[in-house]
Amino acid sequence: MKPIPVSEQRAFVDRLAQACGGAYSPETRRKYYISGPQWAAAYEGHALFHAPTRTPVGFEEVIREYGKIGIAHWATHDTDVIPTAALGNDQQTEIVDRIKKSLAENGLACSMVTTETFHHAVWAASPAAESPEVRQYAAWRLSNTVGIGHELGAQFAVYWPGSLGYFVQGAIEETQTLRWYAEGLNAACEADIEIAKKYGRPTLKHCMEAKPFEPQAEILLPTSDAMLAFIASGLLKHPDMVGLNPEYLHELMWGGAPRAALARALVAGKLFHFDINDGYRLKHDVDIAVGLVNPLDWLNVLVLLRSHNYNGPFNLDYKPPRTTSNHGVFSVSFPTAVDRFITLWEMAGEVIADPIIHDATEALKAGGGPVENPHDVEAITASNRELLTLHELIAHRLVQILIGQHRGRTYSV
Ligand code: GLT
Ligand code: MN
Ligand code: MN
Repeated sequence: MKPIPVSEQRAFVDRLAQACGGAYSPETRRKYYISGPQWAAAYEGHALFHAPTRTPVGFEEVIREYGKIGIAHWATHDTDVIPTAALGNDQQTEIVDRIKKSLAENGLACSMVTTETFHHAVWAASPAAESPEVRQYAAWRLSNTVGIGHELGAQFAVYWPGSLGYFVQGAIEETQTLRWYAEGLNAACEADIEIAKKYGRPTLKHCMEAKPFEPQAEILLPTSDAMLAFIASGLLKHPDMVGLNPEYLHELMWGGAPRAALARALVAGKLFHFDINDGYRLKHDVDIAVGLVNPLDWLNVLVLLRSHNYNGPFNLDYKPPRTTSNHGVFSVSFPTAVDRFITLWEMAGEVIADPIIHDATEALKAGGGPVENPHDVEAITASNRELLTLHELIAHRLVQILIGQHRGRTYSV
């Protein structure tokens, strides 16, 4: 192939993206409770070892582009859009008004707000630091975000206590730090009750998000399960207002099974919000777009959520790769992520309706029938021995559905 001049590269990439087919219309995409975070689209490709590869984009552009794609919801950290020094003053009001206008003009709603409690130097010792001034400031920041959320019409507030931990041992006392952290959440819930009354709106759903490692070496609340225990610990004044925002990759990172983590949240009635992405076990937070690494596991995750009527947001918390251009973020990265999600969601519907999986599952539950002596371990084992082969058959069928063989797609040898 001849070199492709820079002036023709966008058109070339767009042509191949078009040729992929399988894209849903913006109208179809809008029917799903899919949210696009400000920080995901605005990520410039930077990290500790990485210089930025993309130029900055503001919320007007992100909201406009999400609108064109058909991403109907938008989420943000306070400082993604408001400079830290402007928080709580007139500039905040002015920016929030501009956001409202931008959302309305592009047909989006704000679904979720979150407070940045990890980047600024004030959080060096976490939002639950020893210094009462830091903790008071943290409580104010969380409450201020709740106010922004109500102003923008959000339903969810997310808390990622990524800096609640340590690098060196012995300097913090964990039980004390957890108590102080709970005080911050309590302040946010109390503020919410007051502000919601003023607005005549329901209170927000407060969602804790775990990540097992990074940015601290040791994290006090590293998993969704740790957070469930924290919510039930008695430290929270309003545990009913607080649930989880699990992130697919964050459960995978510690070696857990995301589907099992989601199941534990479901049975606790705490699956409020879900960050969708992909990545690898036991590596850092690579935040790859949904379905690019573990499509089979993703299909299974969505079968679980569909069959339990999960109706919260699917938040596209991933990072477009550094190799993707500013143009590519909105022309390839986001639309393809949304479309893979919708396809996997539809496939999950096929799994639920599949007669083979249905019959196999029902047969396993029916078993081989009662045995003469209910304490005869050999007879119990033998009674459904042949049926247990169905486990493997179900797994095979799921792969067939994933690759389209159940619809007649064949391969020659
Ligand atoms: C940060 C984290 C994400 C969280 C964000 C919410 S911040 O990028 O890695 O997974 O969802 O604060
Ligand atoms: Mn996340
Ligand atoms: Mn992540």
